[in-house]
Formats: sequence, structure tokens, C-alpha cells
Amino acid sequence: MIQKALISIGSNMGDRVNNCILSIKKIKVDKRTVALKQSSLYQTSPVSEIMQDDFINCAISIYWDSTPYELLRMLNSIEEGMGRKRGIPKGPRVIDLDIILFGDMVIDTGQLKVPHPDAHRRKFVIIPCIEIEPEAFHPVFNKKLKDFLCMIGDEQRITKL
Ligand code: PH2
Ligand code: MG
Ligand code: MG
Repeated sequence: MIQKALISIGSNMGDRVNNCILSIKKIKVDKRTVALKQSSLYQTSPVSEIMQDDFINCAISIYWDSTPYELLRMLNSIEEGMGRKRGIPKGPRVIDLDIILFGDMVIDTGQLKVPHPDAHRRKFVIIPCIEIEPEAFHPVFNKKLKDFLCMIGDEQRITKL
């Protein structure tokens, strides 16, 4: 099964820019990945109740020649290899690699939820994703990703690096 996947990348600990770039290199090294597009890097305010540093966020699109669960496994192992510690939800992290879309599949299991359940509420996800895939489509809400932007308040800050 080959599907196009959109992956959101974020870091707010250590060398944030380098962490994002290194994670992309690691995704590309996998034999099942065909890299398509890579967004700009953005500095974004944390969307969280927990006080923490700004994030660097970006997104990539790939063709993935395996299942979504295998993609999740690969992303989790990159996170672990880069020193990600599972701490407080929405707390600071060295690297976070989230599957936003996987073709037009809808997955809702304990292990994996696609589209990412918060994607449509987060500028730091939508803006990098639509930079590279302007027509990206949300198969649960039957709307383009870009059509959610006008529903998100001004408190989420995002600037291109
Ligand atoms: N990730 C979160 C929670 N909040 N905020 C920003 N700006 N960027 C993120 O990547 C992020 C977040 C949980 O994964
Ligand atoms: Mg996340
Ligand atoms: Mg995650």
C-alpha cells in the first residue's frame, strides 16, 4: 500500500532547528519513504496550559510504502532515538513527529488516530502543512485543511523563520 502522508514536526528543547532537520533526515533514510515536500521552519507559541518555550514547527509530505502503523512505529523509534522522554502530555519535547493525514484514511484506535485529532485546531500544524499541500483534505470534516484557519483565534502565534 503506497499512500501520501503528511507529518507534522515540532521541537522546543535543545537545538530546536537542528532537531527538526535531523528528524527529517532520519525519515528520509527509511527505504519505505519517498520524500515529496518540506515546509519552511516556523517559530510558534506553545499551545498548552503548561508554561514552556516556543516551538520550532514544520511539516513534510512523503509517499509511504507500508501501513500507517508501520509509519507510526518508524516515527516513534526516531523520537526515542533522539532522546524523547514520555513526560507530561503537551509538555516540552526534544522532538515530536505526528501523522496528520494518511491518504484519505480515517483511523481511530487506541494506538493511532488519523487525522490527528487536534490538527484542525492548531495553526502550527495547518500552516506548514498547507504551505506544501495547499489542497490537503480533512476526511472527517470533509473540508480542506486551509478552511479551518479562519476559525482559530489570534492567540496562537506563528512566524516563518
Ligand atoms: N505540540 C504539542 C502541544 N503544543 N505547541 C506548539 N506551538 N507546537 C507544537 O508542536 C506543540 C504545541 C503537543 O504535541
Ligand atoms: Mg504532537
Ligand atoms: Mg506526538
